[in-house]
Amino acid sequence: MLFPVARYDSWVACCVPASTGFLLRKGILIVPAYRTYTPERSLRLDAAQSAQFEQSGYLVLPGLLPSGLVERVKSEVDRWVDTGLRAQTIAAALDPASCEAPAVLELDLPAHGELLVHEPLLGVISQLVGPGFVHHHMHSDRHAPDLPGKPWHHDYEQHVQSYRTHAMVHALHYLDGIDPDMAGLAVLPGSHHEVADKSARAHAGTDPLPGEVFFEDLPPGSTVLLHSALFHTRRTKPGQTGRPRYFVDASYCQTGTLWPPVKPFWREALRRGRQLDYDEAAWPELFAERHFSEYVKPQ
Ligand SMILES: O=C(O)CCC(=O)C(=O)O
Ligand SMILES: [Fe+2]
Repeated sequence: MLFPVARYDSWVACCVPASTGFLLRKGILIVPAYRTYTPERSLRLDAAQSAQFEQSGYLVLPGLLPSGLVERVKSEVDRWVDTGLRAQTIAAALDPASCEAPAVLELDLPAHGELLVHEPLLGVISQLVGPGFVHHHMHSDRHAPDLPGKPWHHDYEQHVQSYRTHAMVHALHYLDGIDPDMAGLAVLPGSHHEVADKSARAHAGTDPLPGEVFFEDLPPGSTVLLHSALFHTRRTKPGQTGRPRYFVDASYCQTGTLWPPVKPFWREALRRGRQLDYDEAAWPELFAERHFSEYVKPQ
C-alpha cells in the first residue's frame, strides 16, 4: 500500500533534513514526527502532493504557520473561550430566529482573521482546488484534556448528500501541534470519494478502522488539509492528562456551485471577511455571497 509519508519525506527533503520515518502498527499508520517548514509567502506543491490530496483526501503541512502568528492566535483562543465569546457565538448560531451576528466573530479577532487569509495557506488551497474558492466558516476552541473524542464523521456541506463535483476543504490548524498525550486525528484515506451522510460511520465511534492513518505527533503550527468529505475522527487516549489542545478550523469551498450556509448570520460574517487585509485581486471570490444558497434552519 502506498503511504503518503514517502511524499512528506520528499517534500521535506527539499526544504530541511529528511524526516525521521514512521512506524506501522497493526495495519495502522502512526506518523510520529515531522520536520517543519514555515514558508513566508508561497509553497509549491509537487505533483505527488496534489495527487495524494486528490486520491487520499488529505495533506499534512507540518509547521505551516509562523510561530509569531501561532502565539497570537493562541492568546485569542484563550480570550475566545474564557470570556464566553465562543459560547455566545454558538448560541447565536443555534438561534435561527435571529439573523443578528454576535458583536465579535472568530474572524474579527485580528490574528484569527490573519490566519483565515494566510497567504501560504490560500496558495496551497488554490493549487488543490483552483483559484476560485469561498470561505465557509471558522471555528476556534481549546480542547480540555478530558474532552471526549468525536466519532467518525465528515464535514462536507450539502443539503442532501448527493454528489461530489466540487471540493470543500477544511484547514485543521493544530496551533501547539499534537503530541502523544493529546487526542489524535485519524483519517480514512479515499473515503471522500464516497457519497455518504456525515454520520455514516458514526457506529464505529472513534475506534480504529482498517486502512486509517492516525496522526498523534505533529509539530507546533501544523495544518492538516482535509477534503471535507473525508471521514475522520478525534480519538482520545485513556487517562489523557496532557496540555490543552488549541484547535482552529476554517473551511473553503470551490466555486461553481451553491453551498449551504451553516449559520444564520453568514452574510454578516462574509461582509466582515471582506474587511480583512488580504489580496482581493488574487482572491476575488473569498468572501462573495453569490456562492451560497439561502440559510435553511436545521430540522
Ligand atoms: O479535533 C480534531 O482533531 C478534529 C475535530 C473535528 O473533526 C471537527 O470539529 O469536526
Ligand atoms: Fe470534523
